[in-house]
Amino acid sequence: MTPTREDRFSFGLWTVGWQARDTFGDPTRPPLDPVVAVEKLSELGAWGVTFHDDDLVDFRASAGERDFAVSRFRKALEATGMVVPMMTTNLFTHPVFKDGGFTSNDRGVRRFALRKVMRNLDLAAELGASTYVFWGGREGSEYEGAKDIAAALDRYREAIDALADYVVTSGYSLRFAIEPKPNEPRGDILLPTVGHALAFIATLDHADMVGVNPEVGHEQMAGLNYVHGVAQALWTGKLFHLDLNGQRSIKFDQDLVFGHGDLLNAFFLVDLLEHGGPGGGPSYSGPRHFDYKPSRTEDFEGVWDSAAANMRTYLLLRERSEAYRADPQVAEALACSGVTALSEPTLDPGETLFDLRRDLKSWEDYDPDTAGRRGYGFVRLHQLAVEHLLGAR
Ligand SMILES: [Mn+2]
Repeated sequence: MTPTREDRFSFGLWTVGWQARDTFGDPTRPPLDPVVAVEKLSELGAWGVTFHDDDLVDFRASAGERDFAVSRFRKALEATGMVVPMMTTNLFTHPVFKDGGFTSNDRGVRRFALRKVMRNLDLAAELGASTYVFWGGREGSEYEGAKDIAAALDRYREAIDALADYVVTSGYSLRFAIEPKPNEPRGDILLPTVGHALAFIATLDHADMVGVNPEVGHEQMAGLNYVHGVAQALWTGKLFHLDLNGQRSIKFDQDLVFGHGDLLNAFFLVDLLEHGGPGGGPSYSGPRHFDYKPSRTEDFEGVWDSAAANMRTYLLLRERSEAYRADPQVAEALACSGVTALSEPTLDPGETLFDLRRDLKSWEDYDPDTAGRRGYGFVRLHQLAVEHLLGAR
């Protein structure tokens, strides 16, 4: 269960570097040098690091300070062989963004936000990133009357369209991934779920280069099933990236270690990512990216233990999912439950509803009462998964 580069595990600089400042308390850990983060994550077996512009160097830094920070970060990447698969922008910490970046009611803020993203897109291209994430944590409101939602969505679309155009015109090979979240820090955030984001993306000028970056905790905060959201994103070809972590039910965003929340959902997630759906649906080949926060109670030893725990849990779940898939009793239970039969189209090739009307078996001779007595055996199937997860099989 030792991670290797082939596993493509990546971490945000803001994860291990989180100083554990929360709404009620001061930081419990000192700042972490991004170079140390790269070295340490590499030692633990990670493959990549990701970051917001301000994680590396404050946006108010002079050009010289910025160049210095970027160059020593680059040296650490070269020395360790670590890559930067994804980058993103901080449009939420500075007070200027308190009413949002792309959708602030203040036009000057919106123009400033575009500039802040553009300069980091240049850096992303320079560092060879392939995905650029947009998490609009401040794009939203606390009060319905405070935001014209239609206008805000127009401005959001304007921003993504303009930035996509900038990427294409600049010849960068970057794709965008929108990260949904229902609330926190705003009372209600725009594009709150995977479904909202997919519907928004379909309206964009460069819809082909924009996908989603679903986070475990963000969907679960809304009481939604993360595996279902990811499966729909895969089904639409829009799972460009993802944020793995743990969340325990509908509450504030916990960012626990992957698997430390809903472990069964994590098991089925890994099963889906690694193998695709049971009926042969698409699987995921992108980075296994962790967006967690080492708990506030931890010192640096706990930080590195928790970073390793994310990867180890993923690998354990991958091994468990392989055993589940290989178990003949699981295959038999899947068949009995009709799970695999769902892949068969409901109509025959070329058959129309007019043809269906002539099929007596579909209505006149069909006995819904008999069909209604069928047991699906889903509980037995699920128990097999539980037993594989517990190492009992
Ligand atoms: Mn989160």
